Amino acid sequence: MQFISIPTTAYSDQEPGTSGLRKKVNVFKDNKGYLENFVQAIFDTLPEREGATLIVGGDGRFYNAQAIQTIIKIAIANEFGKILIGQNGILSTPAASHLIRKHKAIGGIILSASHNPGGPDGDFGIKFNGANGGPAPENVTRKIYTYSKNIFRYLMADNKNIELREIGSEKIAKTEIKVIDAVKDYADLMESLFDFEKIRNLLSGNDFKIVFDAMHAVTGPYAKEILEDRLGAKKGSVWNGKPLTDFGGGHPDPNLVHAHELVEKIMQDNGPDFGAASDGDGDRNMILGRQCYVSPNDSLAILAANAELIPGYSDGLNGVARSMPTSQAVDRVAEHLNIPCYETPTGWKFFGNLLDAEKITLCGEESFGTGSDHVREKDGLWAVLFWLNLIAVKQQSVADILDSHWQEFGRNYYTRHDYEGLNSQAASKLVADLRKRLPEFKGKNIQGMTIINADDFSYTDPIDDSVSQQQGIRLFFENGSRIVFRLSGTGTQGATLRVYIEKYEDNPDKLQQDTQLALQRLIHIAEEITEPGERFQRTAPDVIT
Ligand code: VG1
Ligand code: CO
Repeated sequence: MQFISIPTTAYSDQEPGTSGLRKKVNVFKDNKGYLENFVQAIFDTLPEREGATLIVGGDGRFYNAQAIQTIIKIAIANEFGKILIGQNGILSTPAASHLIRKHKAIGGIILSASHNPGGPDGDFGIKFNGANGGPAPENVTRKIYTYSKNIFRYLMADNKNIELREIGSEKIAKTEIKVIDAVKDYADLMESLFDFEKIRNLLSGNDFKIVFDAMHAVTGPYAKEILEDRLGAKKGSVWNGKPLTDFGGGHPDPNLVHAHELVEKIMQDNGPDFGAASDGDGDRNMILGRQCYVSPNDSLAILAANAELIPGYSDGLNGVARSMPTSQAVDRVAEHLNIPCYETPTGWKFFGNLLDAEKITLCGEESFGTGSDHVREKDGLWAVLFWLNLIAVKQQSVADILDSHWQEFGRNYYTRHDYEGLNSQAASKLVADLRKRLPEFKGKNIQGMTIINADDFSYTDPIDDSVSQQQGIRLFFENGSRIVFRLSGTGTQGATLRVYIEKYEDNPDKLQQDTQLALQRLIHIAEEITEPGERFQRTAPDVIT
């Protein structure tokens, strides 16, 4: 076995975004040393890597298998003590987070571009999670990026490719390489949190039908093992359960637009009682009931309000957190429970410190992400099981749970409008212009509504005092109504503008309106401010959720 130090030329664009480094597959595949540089940059920021344990896995998208072999070779040459790899190179993001924690690893490398499309023309991504199991915080990703701009060599072992199809282990130089069952540990963890017996009673009877759409992404094997094998849901309840390198040509993003087959099914008169979907790497979730859609914002609030009914959370919650653009529905629950509610920038990495310090137990984002202190990532199947456990305890339909929540707490009408593939310069200019106009916005009346405050969200981490600025332009109206503007940090082509719109309603007779209608005036105000026609030649958003 030989270790070789290979001279390389640095790239200047390896800056991780909201969730890791994401680029078109070709950028990784066709640029010499592109993947290698980034992996070595990660390792060089880990001085204690010799002898340490590393977790490696990905969502199975195109280039996953090839990239993993490269990463293993670099890891061997960097003298890790142990590398644990999911069978076939596959691990869902929450399962990887769990393994890092369980095996006290120094960290893990997760290969995924999450909800972005895959295949030879799609996206690829790589993310580093630290010893707590969570996405590396900004100070770490900044270090990796800085290092990557000056890297001049990477280390590589010249071993043969590792057989990833079979579970087993081998030792190469100083490193033990283990291919492990990707599903079992995670399924056991779920079983330790939820009342599987109650859920089994619900699912194995004839009265309650569920459908879970794995979207040909990573959750298929997890969902089959947990929902069908352990919990007795009928075979075939898991749709699109075979992970494919191109996700069957679809967009593995569980929302009303991309999971439309599931949505059509659930909206039928005799549709399933419960429907759910997850994304490319298994950390997102969409929850549906018969003829009913649960906004992720409401889902977070409902989970928080009912957590004590779930075995894993029966002692109550230390606190909750949401990303800034996420609706304030959970804030009302926190107030009612008399627990703290934190507001963080977009991206799961900002929840890590709060979870580690036991300030919060549950957290979530409007982007179909919910999770808890059981791992340090959002967790799609966890949210599904939480809902099923709730339904099994409450013996209520999804729609009834939602309605009674609104009756008690009021409803935060909420929508997100995305304009995708915009000219990057024009998008940055819009944000710069809005920032400049902040003083002018304060007190301004637009279409009959007064902006009572306006700012650019800045966050100081309460644990380590690190500051993250310019995290989104916020316009506040009366009674908690808000419009938030920010640019996406996960795309690979042009810019995506996200416009988040929210309005609170507590009149019991006005809780069942159509969301877009209820928010119409605010939507028009947002359009007047962003001028999508003039600035981007767009007449409507590309995706509305
Ligand atoms: C989006 C979401 C954000 C989420 C991130 C990663 O980021 O808005 O809430 O944490 O994706 O999700 P952005 O910067 O594009 O708005 V995933 O499922 O890619 O790990
Ligand atoms: Co994801």
